[in-house]
Amino acid sequence: MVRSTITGAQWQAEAAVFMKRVLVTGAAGFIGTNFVRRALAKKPDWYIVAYDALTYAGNPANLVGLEDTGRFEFVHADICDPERVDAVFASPLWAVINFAAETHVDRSIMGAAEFVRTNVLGTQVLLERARRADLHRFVQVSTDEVYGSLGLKGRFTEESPLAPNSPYSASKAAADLLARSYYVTHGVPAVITRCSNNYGPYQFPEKVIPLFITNLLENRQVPLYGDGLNIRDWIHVQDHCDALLMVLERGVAGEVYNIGADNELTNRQLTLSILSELGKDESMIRFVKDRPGHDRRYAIDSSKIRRELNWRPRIDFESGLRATIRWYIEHESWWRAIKSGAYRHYYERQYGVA
Ligand code: NAD
Ligand code: TDX
Repeated sequence: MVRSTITGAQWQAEAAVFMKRVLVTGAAGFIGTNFVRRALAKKPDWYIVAYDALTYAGNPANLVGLEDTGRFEFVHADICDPERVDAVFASPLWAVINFAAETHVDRSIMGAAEFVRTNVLGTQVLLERARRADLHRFVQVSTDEVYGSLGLKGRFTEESPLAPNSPYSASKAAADLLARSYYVTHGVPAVITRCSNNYGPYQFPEKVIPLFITNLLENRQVPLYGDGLNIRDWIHVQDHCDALLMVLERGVAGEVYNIGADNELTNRQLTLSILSELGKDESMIRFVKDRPGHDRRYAIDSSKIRRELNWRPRIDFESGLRATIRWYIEHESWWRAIKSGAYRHYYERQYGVA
């Protein structure tokens, strides 16, 4: 009888050599977490290097247990740090997808420096290193907010001019232009995606949907900005992630793809849906001062990605919202830990680092 001397860990290490190694930055945030989980489930030949600085928005609890797949590792580092970025490129990467960013518009109004540092400089550090790599694709995950604000008519297409109105969207637009320039000048196979507002599990409860759900679960009022008639175009995060998987595999380098699910709602309509799902009435709404520079309406024309990559959104808003509310009800300890700041301690226990 021949006894195998190869351990499970050695086998995993050997198998990893033949896999497509994908760098996912910002992997511990909302969309990054959903993307990593979706990629591990749908792409058995991908090996994920999850890279995240764990800012206030990055939650390592989101990724716990994924090492057990043997196709996942976590790197705690900043995309602005060229040496740490260099270190992950030391083993060949097949693709990069950049989610890492400061993402909350209200925070960018209070202070823009960190937005410029991560969103602009961080993206440039990644692109610069990507010049010396033999990548299949570099996906820059951007937002419809780079197009600015719409009136009552029309939708954003890939040809719409960039007209960002907040420091957040201005920093994302700058990153898009850097990605474009590294494609044209240096041949980095960059693709830019611009998606509308996402909702779903693992979203940080400062964004409107999880903030309103968790406030109502705590029996607290929800702060609706201005007249509540600003319009956002909502897409479930899983549909966004499936579009990103397609763009990463089959998107054409140098192109921009808008992603959206044709689901415009005023914030007031959205709030009434959440109230009704949770059995609450309008007395729980508190109208508050408007956000400065508040974009009035977003609406995305995603016909290009539908036509060229055959992508379609699958989740209708009503069932997606209901499932999302259920997720927050079932994961109370997840959001309570964030709202109380306790997940930092969890991280220390889990990884032994402050
Ligand atoms: P998020 O705030 O939930 O997560 C951002 C992640 O990036 C966090 O884990 C954070 O720790 C990490 N990060 C921040 N600075 C970093 C740095 N310097 N180095 C390494 N990691 C860093 O954001 P999200 O909602 O998941 O958004 C992800 C991406 O998608 C962003 O680029 C955002 O602009 C874009 N986007 C978001 C939406 C949306 O509705 N949420 C819509 C369109 C596009
Ligand atoms: O308390 C609130 N009350 C309120 O009325 C909050 C937090 C928001 N709002 C309004 C402002 C917006 O019109 O709800 C709408 C959505 O607000 P956010 O959740 O802050 O999202 P938004 O500003 O639209 O930006 C989001 O979508 C695009 C993400 O935060 C970005 O990262 C993404 O690029």
